[in-house]
Amino acid sequence: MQTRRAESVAAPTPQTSIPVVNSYTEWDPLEEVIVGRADNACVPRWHPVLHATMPRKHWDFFRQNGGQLFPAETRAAAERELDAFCRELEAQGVVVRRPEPVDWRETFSTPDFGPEAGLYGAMPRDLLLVVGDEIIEAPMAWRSRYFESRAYRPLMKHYFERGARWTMAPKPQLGEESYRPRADGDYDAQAGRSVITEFEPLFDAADFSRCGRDIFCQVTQVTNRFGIEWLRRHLGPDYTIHELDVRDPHAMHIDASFVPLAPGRVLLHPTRVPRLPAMFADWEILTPPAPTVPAAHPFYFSSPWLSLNVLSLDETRVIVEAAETPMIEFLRKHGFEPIPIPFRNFGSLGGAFHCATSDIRRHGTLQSYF
Ligand code: DAV
Repeated sequence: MQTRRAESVAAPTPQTSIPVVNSYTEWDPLEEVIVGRADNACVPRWHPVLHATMPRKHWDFFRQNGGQLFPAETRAAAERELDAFCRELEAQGVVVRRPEPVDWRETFSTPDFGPEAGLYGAMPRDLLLVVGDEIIEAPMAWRSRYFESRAYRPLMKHYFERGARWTMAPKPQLGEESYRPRADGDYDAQAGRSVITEFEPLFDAADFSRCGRDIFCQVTQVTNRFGIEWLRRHLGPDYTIHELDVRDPHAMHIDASFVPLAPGRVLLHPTRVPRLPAMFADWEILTPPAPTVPAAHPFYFSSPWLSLNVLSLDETRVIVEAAETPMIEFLRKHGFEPIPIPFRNFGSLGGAFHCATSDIRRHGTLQSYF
């Protein structure tokens, strides 16, 4: 069965009493979601941002294959997993929408850089930050992602026509001033050695995690303080953005380190977050088991901790990697209902269920959980 593709933008939205775009947390009951695509996924060209974030053992892969499509078997296997994931979401009652197919190999230049090729439409979480009824397109730090929003244009127009707010953060320039290449390769965003500078606002949406009125984020190799401040001022007094102390020198995206699952319950990477703010004193901290993915499995973009990159359908049901048996047992032991889906081939593109999606509508209202 083919999952819904571009033409599905015309599909009717079920009648609900809440706006078509409505999402304040990572756990309210999920009603509609965008799921990425793996076709045409392109290997990014070598650049200092990759040096700062990508696992060393894959540097040669990027150097040799930059600007070309990912191997056909990688893309096909990821597509098959995405299709099964979409079918499961639909079986669970969630409306699934997909971005457009784009030829990411097409090169482009701007007055500030180029020529450059694209990346993929696989990870809507990286690009689209949904806060309430607003979809914010992030000012991403990778040049290869400069035009990633093209894959989502029909969807953005679709949601706008139905009442959503649609915002693009200030488009960055991404010229030489935005990067600080280090000759010694010693990057560590938390220690002030990020590959990106404070020249202009930069962030990926996946560096933010939503818990109602409180939103948590980290400074990373793709998110700077200027970007965090832009979002803080943009969202205004209804929200408080908290910068977490995350110890991950190659940090890029918070959703394999700090993963709130329900009011008062957060899954936390065992070593990356040495302390949470005092406001978490009443929260249950869930420390997950280590991932079991074999070292030989090519996660080109990430650590093995994609096992934490789960997607909550509500406060109980959690979509989780089918091969991560200890994680499944762990969730069950803590009263969750894990829904196992095989997704490791997709993982080669740098994310799992949280990265591969962007919540469009969760049934809930703006609340404080602290
Ligand atoms: O552990 O490498 C992965 C986040 C996915 N975007 C990690 C973070």
